Amino acid sequence: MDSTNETLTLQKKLDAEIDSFFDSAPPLKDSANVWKRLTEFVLLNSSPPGEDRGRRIVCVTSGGTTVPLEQRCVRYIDNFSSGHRGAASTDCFVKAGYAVIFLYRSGTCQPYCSSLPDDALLECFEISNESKIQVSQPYSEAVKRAISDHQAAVAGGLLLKLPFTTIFEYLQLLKMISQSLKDLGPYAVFYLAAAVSDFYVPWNSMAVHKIQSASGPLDLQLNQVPKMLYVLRTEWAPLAFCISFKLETDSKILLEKADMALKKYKMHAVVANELLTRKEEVTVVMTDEKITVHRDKHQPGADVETPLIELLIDRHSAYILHQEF
Ligand code: 9Z3
Repeated sequence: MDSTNETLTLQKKLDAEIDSFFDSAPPLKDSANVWKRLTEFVLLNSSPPGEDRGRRIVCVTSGGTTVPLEQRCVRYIDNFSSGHRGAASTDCFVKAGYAVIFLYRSGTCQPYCSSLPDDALLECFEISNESKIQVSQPYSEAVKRAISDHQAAVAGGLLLKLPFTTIFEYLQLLKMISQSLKDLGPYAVFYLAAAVSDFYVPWNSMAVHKIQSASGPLDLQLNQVPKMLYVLRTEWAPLAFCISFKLETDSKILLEKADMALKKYKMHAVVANELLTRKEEVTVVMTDEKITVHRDKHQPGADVETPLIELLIDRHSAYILHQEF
């Protein structure tokens, strides 16, 4: 078989796997309402009549996907991610003038909350002598800033938040988002920071009820999740600027794996990070350059997302120019 035929055969196999994934997935709850919110958000950020261009829109994915083991799910396999990267990156994109579709795992970190403690409700508030709820003094500035920045982003139509839990919900929502952004061409960005399961149990071969331990050891057969990054890049959003992430625990293979992902999935950039140092530094791997960005250790509260998003926005601007001329 020559290489063109081989590519076609692989493409057909991938298409069949993807069809089977979506056909067997449980239908997305409330999908008509999600589609309505998405199209309204995109319209709001599109160019008003007479003006040249609307806002750039970025889909930021954040948090890990679950793989249910039972349809009435008691147990599931999870992917590690606190959602900090996605939430902090959302703050930076909005600050830079992008509208953000924040596709996040329920219960993970939220935009504008990075300077608040984990149990913000209990830590940041107290009951006054007059039995009123008030913000405790040490958190007053941080809470005020978080609420006002969040309100400004939502009221200004710059932030749309869509939650997911399972791999089925995540991929159905990602596909829907890419469809809603198709008219934006190179003005759309995908920033895929979510930690996505590589394996799953197809819905139609999944136990309906809680798996019983009395039946002895559990034998699990997991299917491979089809490589949606490739389809997103080549079919769902062929003109969008696509950034994926590569997470490894072994620094020796990290850059090589990121390079492979860049080529295999035709990404515009792959952000390589190591589990233990992911909050200190990341390396952005692109076709002709690799750039490492660091958190500024001398600046209290500084994060690695600020220089990372600055660099990516610069490369996105260059990409738009290149597409237009
Ligand atoms: C990442 O690598 C993210 O940077 C982290 C962020 C999940 C490490 P936190 O949410 O951590 O701030 O706690 N995301 C992508 C991980 C992933 O699943 N990548 C796949 C891979 O490495 C490709 S899609 O194969």
